[in-house]
Amino acid sequence: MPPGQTTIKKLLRWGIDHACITKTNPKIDLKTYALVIEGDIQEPSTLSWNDIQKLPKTESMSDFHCVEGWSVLGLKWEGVQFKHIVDLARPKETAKSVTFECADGYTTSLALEELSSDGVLLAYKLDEKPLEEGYGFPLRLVVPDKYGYKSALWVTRIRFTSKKELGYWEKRGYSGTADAWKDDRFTR
Ligand SMILES: Nc1nc2c(c(=O)[nH]1)N[C@H]1C(S)=C(S)[C@@H](COP(=O)(O)O)O[C@H]1N2
Ligand SMILES: [Mo]
Repeated sequence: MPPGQTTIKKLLRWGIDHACITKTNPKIDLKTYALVIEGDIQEPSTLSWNDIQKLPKTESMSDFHCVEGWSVLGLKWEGVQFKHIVDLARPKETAKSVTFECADGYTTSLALEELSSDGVLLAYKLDEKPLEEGYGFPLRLVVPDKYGYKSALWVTRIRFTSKKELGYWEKRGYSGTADAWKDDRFTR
């Protein structure tokens, strides 16, 4: 276990078991859902739900650590490894970081390097079931080893940038790197 964490049994449903940044969770219709991929890349695109289903599928087990001190062990995610998105997008040499924008207005960012590990997924299933709304339906990021605020829910836009932008919590004093194993919670 990373330092300072205590396990709980079940992942909290955002906006239901735990307050989210907006009063209500975004309701997303798969028929109109679109994922925009843009920024410092050679192949900007907009993916429909169908397009996303055609991308290579990966199952990955990981633990989840929230910066507030709770962890959930052994979650089984299914989705698209972020490295496949990178292959599609073909980042320009200037691209160093990625900002994720969500349907509730939330944002977070990670260095391209931090997104290259096999466990980093744009997930659409948890424990064999399509994501519940409180888990980020229809598509969320999963970044094992980083505090949970890096795992953007309800992702609608992925923007490659030359500089790492500050996200919602990063602007409010939380660490840009958020390494759970290093107790890396706040901006120093
Ligand atoms: N869009 C969006 N994503 C978000 C948040 C949020 O408020 N909005 N909160 C973050 C935080 S602090 C945590 S701990 C996780 C919780 O989501 P989960 O319990 O479904 O994993 O979502 C992260 N991603
Ligand atoms: Mo969190």
